[in-house]
Amino acid sequence: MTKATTFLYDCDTGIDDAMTLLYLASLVQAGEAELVGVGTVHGNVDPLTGALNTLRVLEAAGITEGVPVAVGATRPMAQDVHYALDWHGTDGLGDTHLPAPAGRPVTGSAAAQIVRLARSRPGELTLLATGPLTNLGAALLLDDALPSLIREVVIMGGAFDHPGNITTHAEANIWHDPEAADLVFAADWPMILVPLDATHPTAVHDDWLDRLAAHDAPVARFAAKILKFYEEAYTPTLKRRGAVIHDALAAMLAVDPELGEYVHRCVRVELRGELTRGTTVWDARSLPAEDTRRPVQVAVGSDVPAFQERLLTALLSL
Ligand SMILES: [Ca+2]
Repeated sequence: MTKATTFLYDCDTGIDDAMTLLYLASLVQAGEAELVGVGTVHGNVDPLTGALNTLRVLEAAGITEGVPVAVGATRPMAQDVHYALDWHGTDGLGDTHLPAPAGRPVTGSAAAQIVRLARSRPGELTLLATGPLTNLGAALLLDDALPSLIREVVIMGGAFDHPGNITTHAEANIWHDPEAADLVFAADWPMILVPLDATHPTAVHDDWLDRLAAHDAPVARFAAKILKFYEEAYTPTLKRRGAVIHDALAAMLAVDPELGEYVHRCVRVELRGELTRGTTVWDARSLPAEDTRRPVQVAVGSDVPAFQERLLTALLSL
C-alpha cells in the first residue's frame, strides 16, 4: 500500500477531468489521499465553466467543503484560445446542463493558489495537471523557488511514438499552450509525464461501460451520463464503442507509479514548427544526454486491466 498522496489538482473539467475528480474523491474518502485544492485553466472549456464543473463533481461525490477551487488562466501565453466542445459538450460535461453548484470558486488565481499552497506545505504536494499548463507556467514565473517546494509533478500530456490528437503530432494539453508546457519541462522538479503513448491503450469498451451504467448509485449514474457524450465522440476514432479516460491514468500513476512502465528522457516542446508546433520531443538516442534539462519519467505503458478495474471500483464506491 502506498502512503497517502497530497494532491493539488490543476485541470480543465472536462469529462475525463471529471472522472479523475471522482477517482480522487474515492481516494480521499478511503483515507488514501488528501486533496488540498483545485485550479482550473482554459482548455476543454473556459476556466470559470471548468471551476463550476469541478464544484459540481466534487459536490456529487460528497465533498462540499475544504477543497478551494480557483479559476485560472483564461488564455494561453502566446496564442489564441481554443476549446474542445466537440469532445466534452458545450458545458464541458457532455451537454448534461446540470444545475449550478452550491459552492463558489475562491478569489485569487489558480497560479497564485499553487504558490500559496506549495509555500504552506513545502515538499508535500503532488501537483497533478491534466489540462494545458498555463497555470503551472505562470506559477513558475511568480515564484522561482516553486520547483523546490513541490514533491512531484504529474502531467497528462504529450505524444512521442504515438500520433497527436489535435494535430498530426501534437497532443491537446501541450498544443493548447506550448510555451507554458516548455517552461514546465525546463523546471528542476521531479516529474512523471503521462502521454498518449500510455493513455490511449487504456480505452474502456462495452464491458466496462455497461458495468458502470448498470450500477444503481447516484455517482455511477452521473459518471455514466457524462461519459455517454464522450463515448460517442470517441467511437469514430476507436472504431468501436469506447472512451479514453486519459486524465485518470495520470492520477493513478501518481498514487501507484508501479502500475506504469517508464523511460527517462529530457523533454522539450516544439515552439516554431510549421507542422509540429506543440509537439513534445525527446532525445531517444542511446548516447549520454546532451540536454541539460532534468530528465522526466515518461510513462510509455501501464497495467491496463489494473487501471480499468481500479477506476471502475473507485467510481462504484462513491
Ligand atoms: Ca483534461
